[in-house]
Amino acid sequence: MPFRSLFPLLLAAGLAVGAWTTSPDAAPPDAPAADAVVEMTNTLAFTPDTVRIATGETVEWRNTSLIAHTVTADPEQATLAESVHLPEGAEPFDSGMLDPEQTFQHTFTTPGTYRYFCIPHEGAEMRGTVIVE
Ligand SMILES: [Cu+2]
Repeated sequence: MPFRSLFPLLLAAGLAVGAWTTSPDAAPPDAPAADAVVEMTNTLAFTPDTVRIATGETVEWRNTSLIAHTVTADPEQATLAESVHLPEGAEPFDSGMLDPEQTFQHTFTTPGTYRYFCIPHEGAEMRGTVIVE
């Protein structure tokens, strides 16, 4: 078979391998840089489970696992009272379902201690804390 007829095949194979090996950049290009990053893991944990930031700073959660998670600080969506704590005057927030490689950012404008959880893994105590100083 002459090389000329092989070339489109080789090109296609090269593109396929390129697409397969290039991992997508999880954060949208227009997302502001986060002040703290928390990973959501296959062991049903937020890592680190506690982050400290200053008022007005942003936390980014990255689902680095193979399963969907949420970042939920809304008492109305919790079954257990200990899953959520919001400082006085802070608005509840919820990421919705985050598939593998998806990210979520939240900017904290009210100081205090926030406890949040993951809706599908509330029973496994998948919880985290953000301390806004
Ligand atoms: Cu989870």
